[in-house]
Amino acid sequence: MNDIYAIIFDLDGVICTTDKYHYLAWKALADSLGLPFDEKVNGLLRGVSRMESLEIVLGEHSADYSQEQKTALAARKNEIYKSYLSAMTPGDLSKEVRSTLYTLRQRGYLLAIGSSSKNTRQILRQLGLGEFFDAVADGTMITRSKPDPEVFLLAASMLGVRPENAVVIEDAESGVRAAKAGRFRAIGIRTEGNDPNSDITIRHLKNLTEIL
Ligand code: B16
Ligand code: MG
Repeated sequence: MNDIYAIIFDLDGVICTTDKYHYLAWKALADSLGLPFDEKVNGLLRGVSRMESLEIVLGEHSADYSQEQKTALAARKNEIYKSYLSAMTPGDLSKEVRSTLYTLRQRGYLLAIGSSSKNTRQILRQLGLGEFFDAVADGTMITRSKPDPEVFLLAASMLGVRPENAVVIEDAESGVRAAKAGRFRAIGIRTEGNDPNSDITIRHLKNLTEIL
């Protein structure tokens, strides 16, 4: 990939394992409402914005709640999620992720984050990555979440590179679709199966150093 100058990383599920906290927070909310929630439903929420995730969790019960109630439910989920985040420290950044990021930086790539999360800045600060990336595009800066390419296009424009010269690293189907819609190369990180939409599938983040 010698025409690639920039790497745009998804956050949740790629740089950090906050996906497990999303799961616990949605599960607590769903349980309190008497709604079913399992890993399969959780999988549909990866990369999807908070309000869109709530709609998926409510499912056929969505019409039972007013917009005001939905806003309150999403805020309640976020409070539970943030209570997990508050315990996160730089020690929660895995050695593999840290060394992969530093190796890629040493090789001269521009590095950015493209995340749907409105908690991105807090998460990066707590992991000790507050100042690390050359650009951070997140859920507070966009109007359309993945699979729309807006967040990745914003990250690329903040870096000053064209989508054709950047690669997106994603764990979610919605994120891979967003990358392809924006004309980026997409690398999917999957533990099981292959994502047919991504250009390359890798098992671990460290495998990036064998490709880039
Ligand atoms: P928040 P990513 C996404 O982050 C998560 O995968 C998704 O589960 C979550 O609903 C979304 O952020 C919004 O997060 O509630 O913190 O704003 O994978 O795009 O980094
Ligand atoms: Mg993700």
